[in-house]
Amino acid sequence: MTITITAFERSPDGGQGLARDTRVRWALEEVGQPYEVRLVSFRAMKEPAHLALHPFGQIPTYEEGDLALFETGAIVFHIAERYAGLLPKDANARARAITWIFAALNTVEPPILELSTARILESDKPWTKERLPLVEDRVRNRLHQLSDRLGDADWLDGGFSAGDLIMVSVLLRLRSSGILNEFPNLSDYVARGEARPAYKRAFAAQAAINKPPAG
Ligand code: GTB
Repeated sequence: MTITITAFERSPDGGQGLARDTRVRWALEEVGQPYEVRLVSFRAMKEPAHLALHPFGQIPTYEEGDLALFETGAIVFHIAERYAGLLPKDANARARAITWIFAALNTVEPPILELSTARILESDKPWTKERLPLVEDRVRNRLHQLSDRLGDADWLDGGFSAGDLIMVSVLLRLRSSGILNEFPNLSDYVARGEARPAYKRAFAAQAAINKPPAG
């Protein structure tokens, strides 16, 4: 059955792989499933055809036969459940890997998104200069905890899983802030994720659409 996902017609990040279709592409590459991409403009995202797939008018979405999904976490979880390669077989190890998906999205990502909002959308506000250090420290607190848990392991719980895929994707959004470099084991963890052939294919596929032409 053909899998079709949606992605930005042109991502505002110019091909850095930060838009969330990259997470879905990466998951599909890890499990070896081919997929098609329907590119949507910001305007089309808010029109009825897309809203029928995604009630909040965003990307990515996922279609497979008569199944239509939205929310990256749910999509990656579905891919990991349906195709082998992203979740361990052992029931307890599987439950722990799923826990890391939720931890990445519900506990680690919120302060990181808050930081992006403060740095990008609120940069011109008079109170941002005073607030930014507080927001950065909230991110640091989470990273300290995550760094302590990861220790010198390669991945969060045994072999690479969907939990690592989402966690690495979440941490990647921090790169431009420089904060990730304060935690060498987390920087190395992210680099291990980026070095995976499946990530490289996913990154290259989105970059091919979004990178501004050279010259
Ligand atoms: N919770 C949803 C999920 O995980 O799927 C959030 C989806 C989401 O935020 N989608 C964004 C979107 O469609 C694109 S990924 N935005 C358009 C809109 O809301 O109108 C978020 C994103 C966008 C841009 C960058 N960037 O340029 O660096 C990074 C991440």
